[in-house]
Amino acid sequence: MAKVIEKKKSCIVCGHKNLFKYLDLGKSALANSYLKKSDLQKPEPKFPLRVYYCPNCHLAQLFDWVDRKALFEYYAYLTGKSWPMHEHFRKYAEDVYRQFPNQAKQLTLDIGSNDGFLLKCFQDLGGKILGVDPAKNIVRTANKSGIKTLPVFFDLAVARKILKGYGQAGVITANNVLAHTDNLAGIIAGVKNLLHPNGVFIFEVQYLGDLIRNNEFDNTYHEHICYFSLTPLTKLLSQSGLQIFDVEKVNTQGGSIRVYAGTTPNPFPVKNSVRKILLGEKSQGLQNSKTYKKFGMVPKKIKKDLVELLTKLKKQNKTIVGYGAAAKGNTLLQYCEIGPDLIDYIVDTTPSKQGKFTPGTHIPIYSPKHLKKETPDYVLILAWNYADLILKKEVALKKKGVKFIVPIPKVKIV
Ligand code: DWN
Ligand code: ZN
Repeated sequence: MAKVIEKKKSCIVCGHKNLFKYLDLGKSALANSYLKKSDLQKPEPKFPLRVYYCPNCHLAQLFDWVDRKALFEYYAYLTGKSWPMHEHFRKYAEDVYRQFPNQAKQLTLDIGSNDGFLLKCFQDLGGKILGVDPAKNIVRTANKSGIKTLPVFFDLAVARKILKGYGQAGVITANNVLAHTDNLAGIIAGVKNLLHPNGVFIFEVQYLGDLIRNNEFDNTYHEHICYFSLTPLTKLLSQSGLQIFDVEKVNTQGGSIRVYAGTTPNPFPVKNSVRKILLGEKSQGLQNSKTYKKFGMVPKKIKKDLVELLTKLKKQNKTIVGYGAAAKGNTLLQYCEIGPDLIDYIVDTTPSKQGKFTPGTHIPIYSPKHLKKETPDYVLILAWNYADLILKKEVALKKKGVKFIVPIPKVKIV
């Protein structure tokens, strides 16, 4: 059973002790721990969800760390089952090939490779690839489909083994990984050890600037230890002999950044994009505790608006269902205390989530086909990061008169 292994009293990046708590979402069941019917009567572990800001290096971070093995050795989220990610990762691999043709000829290692979707894109372009991911259930299928993947948490020891067996990597990628690890220093040390001196380390993280700007409080859950802006990332990497030389904004997960780094001495010139984003962070107030204090009030307002709306609709005998059993949706539902009394069911394209129930709130999850069987009056888009795409995809439902509710950045019917 999962447990809190550590209450983090000092900053993960700089060790500063005077951290400032700005977000408290109460206790929450683990966001990707979908329940079987037979689990519903069993006690469900719940853990505090509190986020702190470090005024020294400006990192936002989780206070209560849950055992990573419990979170990631069996994992429900599959990159390949979130169809908008297909285009994203195909383009990602093409961009890397275009920008770094020489590095892409060497080994490409993906840390947290999940089902190997990105690696498959590299492989299709002719790359020599290797994945590392702790989720044993997912790694099994990745290997079966020809994406060589090691079923472990990446760290310095794993990097050394890879170095022996495969040689230096020209490209190392890690997408939605650095926020998830309790061993940031170990991952970065492993990257530094394995990366060719001319190699490139490319990673994507959800961007704190967007999270704050767009009220994305539901992106807070135990999987995410760090909420990154570029400022603490620069410090983190430079501590281990890596230097960021380029950064771009990408629109995944409600707004992310893709960061490019090389080993020092850096073979790549540092682009102006880095300075621009760092300056933007200052002017957005990401280095001021007042910004975080203000953000801490957001969840209460969203909860009030959403619960009022759903309760009103329910009183009018409207049926409401959820769209996308996203991890973030489970923070939203749990914090807002929205259960099967308000939401009849949720549809999701991921087979391993279908037939199960949402953690903490126990709403049944079905395949999207279910929408044809039981057409609702309202659909709450829990995967709001894909709201535009979902609205385009579901025109037939719209034509039938179904209305869609988007909860973030603010509750609205679209
Ligand atoms: O960092 C993380 C990100 C990358 O992925 C993880 N910690 C966990 C996960 O977060 P998430 O579950 O909030 O990610 P998504 O991609 O926003 O989840 C969307 C969910 O909705 C998936 O389960 C797939 C589903 N979906 C669907 O059923 N129909 C998505 C789309 C676009 C659809 O049309
Ligand atoms: Zn710090």
